[in-house]
Amino acid sequence: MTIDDWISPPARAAESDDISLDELRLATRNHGMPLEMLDLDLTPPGLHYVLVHYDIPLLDPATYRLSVDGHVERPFSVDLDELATLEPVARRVTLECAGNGRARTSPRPISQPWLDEAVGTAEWSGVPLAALLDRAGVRPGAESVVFSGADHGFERGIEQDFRRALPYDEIERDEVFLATAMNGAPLPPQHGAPVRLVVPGWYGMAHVKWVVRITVLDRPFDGFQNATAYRIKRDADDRGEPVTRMAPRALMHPPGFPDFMSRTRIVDAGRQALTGRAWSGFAPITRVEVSTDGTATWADADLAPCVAAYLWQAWSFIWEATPGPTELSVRATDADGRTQPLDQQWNRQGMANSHVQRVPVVVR
Ligand SMILES: Nc1nc2c(c(=O)[nH]1)N[C@H]1C(S)=C(S)[C@@H](COP(=O)(O)O)O[C@H]1N2
Ligand SMILES: [Mo]
Repeated sequence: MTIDDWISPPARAAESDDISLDELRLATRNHGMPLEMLDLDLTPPGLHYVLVHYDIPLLDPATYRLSVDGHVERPFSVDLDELATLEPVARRVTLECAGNGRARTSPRPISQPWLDEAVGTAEWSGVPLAALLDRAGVRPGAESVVFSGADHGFERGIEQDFRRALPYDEIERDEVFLATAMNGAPLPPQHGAPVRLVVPGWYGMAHVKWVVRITVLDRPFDGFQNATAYRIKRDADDRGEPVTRMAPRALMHPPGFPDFMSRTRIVDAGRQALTGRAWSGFAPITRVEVSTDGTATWADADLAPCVAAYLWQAWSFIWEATPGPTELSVRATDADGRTQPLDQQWNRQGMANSHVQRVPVVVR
């Protein structure tokens, strides 16, 4: 057996509409948030979506160390006790995987086959990144900061630790922090225990879990997760644009009750309150519209104000349901005028696809 027999091939599109065993294997490890949890402001761990490229590493808190090095005056490392002495930060942040919606694109890129539910909102708490970088003394000319996770694997033929960098400009905005707790309890293993990065507004891939090393560079980072993965490309030799912030998206708590296999919703005729959440990684959501006739017509929903940047906002809509089959949809628009397309925006890795949700319903 040679290495080529077991490493995964380059990015590829599905030749059939059927989900493959490879995709099912990923889909049983990585799970979405059941959409009925849109009723909660904060998603309980276990119901928040999970995405892990390789295996979940179990790091021993007693021996854990985080090092800060690279283009700095004073490289150092800290343990969890020292980290806990820094000024605390806490923030509610909505997190969404950049691959959300991928399984609804055609031809379907082979990867984690998300439908609509790769999202969750938690209150993450920990320490500001700036406190650590100040202690290390970043030298002039810093361009990017690399965060290394303790997880390791092969991906498209390249052996690696999961590593992602942020441009130094993003770090300087002072919103980025290291979380040691989720909803007031220590991070669970699948969400990055004992320390993960939180980059409010950005898609999930930026929020590196199991962080063990922070390296300042005086150049852009050319590692796999920045240079090859997480780029919007149309063909193989297109270098593509980097995936960054979350495009606006609204999701609906599917009304009524489901059919077990098809998930079609059964709803009684009459007044129905439709509810859900909407968010954007760029600007507050200013408008949510609902369609109850398969996107033919749209009407404004009531929208809760934005109380914190990058935190989902609740919306509601009263629907007078009349008997028969239909399809419900919802779409969000943010303060910058960005909105959701009705159809897929196809790219090779199925990234940043914020096309509108469609909920098949039978009114009886
Ligand atoms: N170390 C490490 N960090 C990681 C990942 C990973 O595989 N390894 N997955 C990333 C991706 S693609 C997403 S969408 C988010 C998911 O975070 P969650 O599982 O806490 O929801 O973690 C990101 N951080
Ligand atoms: Mo992701």
